[in-house]
Amino acid sequence: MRLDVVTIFPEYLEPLNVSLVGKARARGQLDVRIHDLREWAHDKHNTVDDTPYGGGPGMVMKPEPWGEALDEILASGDGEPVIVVPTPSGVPFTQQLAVELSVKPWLVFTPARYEGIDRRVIEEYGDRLDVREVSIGDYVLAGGEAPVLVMVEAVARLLPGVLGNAASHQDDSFAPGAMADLLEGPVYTKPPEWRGRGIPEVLLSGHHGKIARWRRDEAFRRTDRNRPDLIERADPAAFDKHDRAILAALGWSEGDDGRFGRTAEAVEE
Ligand code: JCQ
Repeated sequence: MRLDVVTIFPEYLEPLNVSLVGKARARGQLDVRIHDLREWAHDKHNTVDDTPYGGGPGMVMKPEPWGEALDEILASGDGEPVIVVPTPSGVPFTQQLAVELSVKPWLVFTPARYEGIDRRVIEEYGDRLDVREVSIGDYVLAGGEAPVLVMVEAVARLLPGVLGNAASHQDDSFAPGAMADLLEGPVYTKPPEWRGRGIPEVLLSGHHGKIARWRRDEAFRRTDRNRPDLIERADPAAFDKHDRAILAALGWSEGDDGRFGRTAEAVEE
């Protein structure tokens, strides 16, 4: 996979040289190219921003440097990339979107600073290629570089051979981080006792059926506590008899719409 990043802070992307992504690059599984947007700004001060039309606070990134940068990068490769624009106004970045992007041969990331990029740039390339405005969460950052690091790591670990996973392991629903509709439960390792705290008995039992059931129960407990929206959204067809018993014990019941909701008493708490 080829990844291009166009930024006014190339040094912010240094983490792409280390760990999982750095190793994938060293192995030749990822071709990462970082570009300084100011190389396509031609005035004395390499200006990339200007005041917003209509007034208001902050500055907006000028269209010309982006246009020249993207034209040159697009002409340097075979075929067409997907362009990913990190912005709090974008569609949510999810594991599903990471999987979708991980099968593309070429991604171009355009992290913005200031109040964003002149709208005409997104329109211009959106007319010709697949442009995705993507948000990594409901908060505002000073720039899109940190979101690029987040998205590249989520995508890179899915590439065949990158995590040391066989390709067959990749969409295995048992693989950690599958993120289907439940959160993962707690994990433990040696020593068997630490600061007076032991390991849940069942994990030492060697009873694989009981262990799997316990892990799923813990996943339901955590999802109930931290992400009840995932249970509300889940397809109840995915829930077996025991799942339904756990959900009922946590105060959930199947509604007329066929989805699970909190029972009245549970909502009060
Ligand atoms: C991304 N969640 C937050 C900030 C405008 C392209 O326009 C803008 C980009 C940014 C940087 O991205 C974020 C962000 N996901 O702040 C403002």
